[in-house]
Amino acid sequence: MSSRHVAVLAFPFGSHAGPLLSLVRNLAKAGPDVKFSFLSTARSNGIIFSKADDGDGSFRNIKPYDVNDGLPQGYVPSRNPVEPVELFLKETPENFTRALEMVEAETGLKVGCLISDAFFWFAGDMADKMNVPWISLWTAAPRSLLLHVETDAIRQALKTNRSGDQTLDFLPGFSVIRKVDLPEGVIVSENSESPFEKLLHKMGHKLPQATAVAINSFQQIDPETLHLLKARFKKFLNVGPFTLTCPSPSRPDNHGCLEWLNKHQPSTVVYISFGTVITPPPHEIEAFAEALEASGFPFLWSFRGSVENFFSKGFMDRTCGTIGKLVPWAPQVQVLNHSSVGAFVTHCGWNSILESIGGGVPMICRPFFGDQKLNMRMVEAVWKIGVQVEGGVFTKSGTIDALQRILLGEGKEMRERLGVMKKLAYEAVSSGGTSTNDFNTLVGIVNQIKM
Ligand SMILES: *[C@@H]1O[C@H](CO)[C@@H](O)[C@H](O)[C@H]1NC(C)=O
Ligand SMILES: *[C@@H]1O[C@H](CO)[C@@H](O)[C@H](O)[C@H]1NC(C)=O
Ligand SMILES: CC(=O)N[C@H]1CO[C@H](CO)[C@@H](O)[C@@H]1O
Repeated sequence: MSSRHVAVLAFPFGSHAGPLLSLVRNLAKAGPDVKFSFLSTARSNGIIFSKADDGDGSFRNIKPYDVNDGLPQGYVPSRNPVEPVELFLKETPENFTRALEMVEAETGLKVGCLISDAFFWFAGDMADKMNVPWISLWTAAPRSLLLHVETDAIRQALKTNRSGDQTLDFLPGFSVIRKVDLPEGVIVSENSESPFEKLLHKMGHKLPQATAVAINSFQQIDPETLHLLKARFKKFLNVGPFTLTCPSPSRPDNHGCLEWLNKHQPSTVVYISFGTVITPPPHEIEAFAEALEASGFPFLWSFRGSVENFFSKGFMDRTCGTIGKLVPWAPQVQVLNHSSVGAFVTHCGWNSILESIGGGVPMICRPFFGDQKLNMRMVEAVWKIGVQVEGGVFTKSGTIDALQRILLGEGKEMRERLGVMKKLAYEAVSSGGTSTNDFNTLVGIVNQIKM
């Protein structure tokens, strides 16, 4: 029996493979007779496939395959979080090439289309060789994508100016974006690029060749960047926000977060979460806890680390059960969508920002690395839906100030602006909306592939 066959190459770190699988599930639902082979490391597949099965049958035509993660036997993680990424990249693209041969042999089906994380520029070469379409997914914001596409031009323009205040006013819409807001790797010199920076640079060169570049975003969120990217790519498809178009199945609210939120007044609660990768340094957590206690705002804190090591017993005794709630995990999309939440303290990862917009909650930003500073700048200076914590790190007084600005001051106007953005997001994903139409274009590409 012959069938259309799509191979998917996932980047197995951070919040990359999960969103890619979400998109593939929607494609699999739209094309129940298409076979999808999903290639990632055993660890990544183990996590995302166990989380994602909500029994709606969308997995019938998606099958995970494990590729070599490149870690030496008995590898013990070092303090350098980039190390496993670099070890993995050393194996690519050979591990994917071999895995594809294996998958074709096992299924008896030639691969007719490649879908990859945008990081994997080499998927473009693989697709060329196989003479099949290449669809690439960028899981972060349109702005950061543009920076990688424009890296050479930016390096050239900024070469002569060492001032961190210099703005990127040579790019339309970028006059408030400063040199200091740029992700690492954009303004290094070519011969001092790390393997990961090389990957991003190369990606910027290759993506214009893709049959389509898809993004977890919606057109109306950043129209100026949209136009620039549309001019660069053959097809630029905004198929998000994924929280609305392909929400991951909800996990039970085991810690009673939503019930606790029900007991509070509208827009009064501070929700704190730094995602699944980052834990701020202990002195910042301590300063933040002091600020919470001193300002007296109710808070819900989703904290990944060991609570005993980071919080004093006194703080726990005085706040938890009364004004505060500390949990190891919270259903973030639903929490941000709850009317009681009035401020979101975040590291400014792209998924978190989309979730905050979806819930209409102003942000207090403490970015750490990668595109987080750029996202923060967009929140603060372009969309005006949040503030950066003073000096970029948590101090007691800076945090109190930020909390008061959002919960008692400017937060109200920010919520109005967020209301408009939220409405645009919901319109984009509705029937006939731009994200729905862009998704249908993607389905069209998959439907046209050769058997
Ligand atoms: C560098 O950038 C800053 C901020 O945009 C500007 O004030 C300054 O004139 C620039 N210097 C040069 C040498 O271009
Ligand atoms: C957010 O809440 C509204 C009701 O207040 C609901 O209609 C909507 O589906 C919720 N969105 C999400 C993503 O849960
Ligand atoms: C499926 C898989 O992981 N295949 C190969 C990945 O690449 C290394 C060599 O770079 C091979 O040893 C694996 O077999």
